[in-house]
Amino acid sequence: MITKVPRRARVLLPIAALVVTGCTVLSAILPSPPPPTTATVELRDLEGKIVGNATLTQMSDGVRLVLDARGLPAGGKAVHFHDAGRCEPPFSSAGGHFNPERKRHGLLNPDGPHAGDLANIRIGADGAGRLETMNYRVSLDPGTSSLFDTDGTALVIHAGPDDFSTDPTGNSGAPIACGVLSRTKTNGDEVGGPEGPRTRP
Ligand SMILES: [Cu+2]
Repeated sequence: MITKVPRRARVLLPIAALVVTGCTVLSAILPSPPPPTTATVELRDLEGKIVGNATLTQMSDGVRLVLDARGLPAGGKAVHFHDAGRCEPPFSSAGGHFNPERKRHGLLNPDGPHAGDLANIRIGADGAGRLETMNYRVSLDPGTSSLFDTDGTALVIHAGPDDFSTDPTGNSGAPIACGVLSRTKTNGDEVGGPEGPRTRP
């Protein structure tokens, strides 16, 4: 038995086939958008024990940071990007806050903030805590606000919370954990730390 194909289908089916083929060809020709730049950080305490991991992702308007900490004393703790990617206990090797625009410290400071200023992380009674935040003043890509400047950048957690106004440290106490930012490729492999020049005023 021969099935009769309606006239409308005889017209529409070839058009649909053409559209599908066209889309397949186009997606093969057009380049897919590049994956976002990402970075990872492994934070260690003063004894060298791993106490946290962070992931940074370059967004269109800034850098997204997700920090998971564990094995730390309970309470609010300041978190900052520090100037140098060096974490030798007691972590003064990391220098001051990342501050290419030479501003004063504090997210609430009228003369601030430092580019490296971040929100506090809250550590629970179990010693763990998570900070998810955006920083609109830094970049993972090349430029004056790049965290991947010649000497790299460290992510530092302090003993106490940042008051967001006292220059230059936010009254946050000594560093208790530190980790160097490492650039990641799309497959997750680390491809090294500091690179590229930073132009400073
Ligand atoms: Cu700090």
